[in-house]
Amino acid sequence: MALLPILTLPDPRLRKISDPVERVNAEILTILDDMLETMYAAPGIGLAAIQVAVAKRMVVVDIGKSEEERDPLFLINPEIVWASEELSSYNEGCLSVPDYFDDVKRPALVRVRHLDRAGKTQEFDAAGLLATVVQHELEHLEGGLFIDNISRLKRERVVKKFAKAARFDEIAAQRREAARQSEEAGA
Ligand code: K1U
Ligand code: ZN
Repeated sequence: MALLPILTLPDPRLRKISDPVERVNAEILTILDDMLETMYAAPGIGLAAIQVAVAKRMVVVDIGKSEEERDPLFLINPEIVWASEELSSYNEGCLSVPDYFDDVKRPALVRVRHLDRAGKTQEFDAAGLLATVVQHELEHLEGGLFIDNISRLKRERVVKKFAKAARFDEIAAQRREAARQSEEAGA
């Protein structure tokens, strides 16, 4: 198994719409296993494949509170086939928008249809935190982020902050590379 790098804002790949999985084969199962390991290590309670730069409709979720209570869900080609009119609010976070949390209202109950690891169609009902996380992850598969559901003012502030941080990182990387090259030339 492998730990995969998680894309963060403003990486444009996060805005891609993911493609359906055509066949559940060994390659798909390996990606799912790597996603799960990456999610546990982050740590997180959900992860969509696009967050690790794989534009396929795959999600892993585990809302267990401890290692002993681990109960991972592997959702391939997931879809919400029913959602309640009743909404519930949760203070969401996202591994692709580190250290930012905000309240988002979503349907309180959802019914999810998906393929399992054996390629078989399954359905389950989700409520509470599980319903929130599943909907958050399915939004990723459409190129969405939870910050799309907050006010424009707040979203623009968050996007600006991450764009600035990315520019600083880029400049720092350029300086490191220039220093490495001049050291190499002097050696
Ligand atoms: O999609 C992601 O980036 C994962 C995200 C899932 C999520 C959390 C909360 C509400 C909606 C969706 C996270 O896991 S953020 C990290 C987090 O919430 C958490 C991490 C460790 C323990 C408990 C929660
Ligand atoms: Zn997320």
